[in-house]
Amino acid sequence: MDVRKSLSAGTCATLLAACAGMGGPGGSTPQLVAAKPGMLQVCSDLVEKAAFPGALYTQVTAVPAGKVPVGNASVDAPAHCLVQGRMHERVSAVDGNRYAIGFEMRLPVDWNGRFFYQANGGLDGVVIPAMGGIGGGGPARTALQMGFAVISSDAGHAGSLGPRFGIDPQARLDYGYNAVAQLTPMAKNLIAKAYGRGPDRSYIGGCSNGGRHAMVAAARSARDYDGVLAGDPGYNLPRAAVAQLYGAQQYAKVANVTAGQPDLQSAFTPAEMNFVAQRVLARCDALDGLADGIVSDVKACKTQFDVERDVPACTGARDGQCLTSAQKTVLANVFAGARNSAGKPIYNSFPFDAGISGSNWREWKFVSPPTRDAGAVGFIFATPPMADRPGGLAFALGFDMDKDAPAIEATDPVYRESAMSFMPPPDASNLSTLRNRGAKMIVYHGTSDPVFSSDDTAAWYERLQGANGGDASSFARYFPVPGMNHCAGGPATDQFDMLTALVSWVEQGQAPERVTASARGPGTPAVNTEVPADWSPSRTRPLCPYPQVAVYTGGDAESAASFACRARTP
Ligand SMILES: [Ca+2]
Repeated sequence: MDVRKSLSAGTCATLLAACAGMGGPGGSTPQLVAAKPGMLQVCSDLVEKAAFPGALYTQVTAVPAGKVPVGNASVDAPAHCLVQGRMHERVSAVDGNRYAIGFEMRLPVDWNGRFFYQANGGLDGVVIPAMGGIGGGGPARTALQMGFAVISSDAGHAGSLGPRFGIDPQARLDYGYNAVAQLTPMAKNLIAKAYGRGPDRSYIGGCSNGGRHAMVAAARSARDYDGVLAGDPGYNLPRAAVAQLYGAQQYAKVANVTAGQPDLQSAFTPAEMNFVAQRVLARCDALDGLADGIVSDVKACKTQFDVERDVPACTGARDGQCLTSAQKTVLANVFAGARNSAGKPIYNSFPFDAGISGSNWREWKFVSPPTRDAGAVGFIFATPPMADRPGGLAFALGFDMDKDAPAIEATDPVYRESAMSFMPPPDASNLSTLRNRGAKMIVYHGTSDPVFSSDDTAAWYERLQGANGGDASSFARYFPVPGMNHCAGGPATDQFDMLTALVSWVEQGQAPERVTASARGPGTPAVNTEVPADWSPSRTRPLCPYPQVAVYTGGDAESAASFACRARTP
């Protein structure tokens, strides 16, 4: 047996020689011991046996193998024990509403020895069935099917409140970081009582706000998690939400006005965005060695594509084959990143990429600002809440980037932590605790994500590299997903299993050099209608760890085997 596998961070303290260099930039870190399988020993008795301070178990049920309804679909699950409950139920002294951290756990009879915290997205507020979705598009094996014990949570508030849960200061903190902090020890205790031992290895994963939860856990709960999987992380979520309002104000400048209201969707038609995407491809597609509808070298594209220069100006009416001068200015502003009137950045830039033709891109850019972001900023992120203002589009268009945006950094006697304190990971580029324990982190991000910018994630990763002597790849890797919209969709190979790659890295020391992703074209189990018709429906591509990009090396253009992950050319 490899003696290194018996080492943990704890034993390193007494085995200094064996752990020399541990934690230094590029130095070795402890190899965590692989999880061992186990069997569920108790289910219905867990109510008494797994008693935990602050936790109330409302239902404990043995579930036979079969389909579990999840939204409008159903997902296969192995036989498991379902535990539902809530923690820290209370009545708010601020808004009088009842709050609790609702959760469910699904504990498979055949257990792989691991715990998976399923971090959900959006505003949370719903205990989505704890099937353990692993990210990316289409059907993939769930963590529950793989044998993980899985928890899911509403992050401390009921969805019926919408964003108004932000009126309660504690509910803000629960949403930001405290639900994960409270649920994690409760879940590990439940696992210990159910299987006769606690989890050998623990993982947390999610996309969007779930990716943010995972990134926050990497910083705040580094001792509790051995593997972190963060997809399209909104780790600067309050800034991204304000940037959405900035976008609405920009689109309104070129939108048609209907019944006195700008129709944001009309600012750029689907044909116009598809046309811009084609112009991006004309400049950037072949930079990676193959014109295949995928811009792998997004960074190089930033210097190659210029919307002012490379998109023809309309000489007559808008016909989908041009943009007006005003449209170009608006698009350039939005992609350059939200700013205040002094030019001070509020949020990062977005890369131009082929996926800006996607329907999900349109949904987030043009529909979300009044329906999602206005409420999130006004009720959850602003201190004090801007609860007395008109909501929706009026809020988005009336939001002052100079006077109002600083509210996401503000505190007062009722709201003692600002949104920029409780939402992002504190000191996001300092992951020394995670690194020194031997834990690992995988981040992925669609480069055509319209709401959380992959430029922002790349900037975080570059800061992380800087904090680790220029190379963080020994414990954290970032995989851009070309063309992918917010967490899935777009003209992309958006189906992949990074959880298995993460487990191999954490438990076997096999660092992911590349992760194979597949398209979901016609005839595949869950079709992505935005896979271009000239692609093989099951095209594969390697996703490469940043700053490497997938470069074509010859052979079948539809196969990942024809590509290598290489450092991009300067
Ligand atoms: Ca290409």
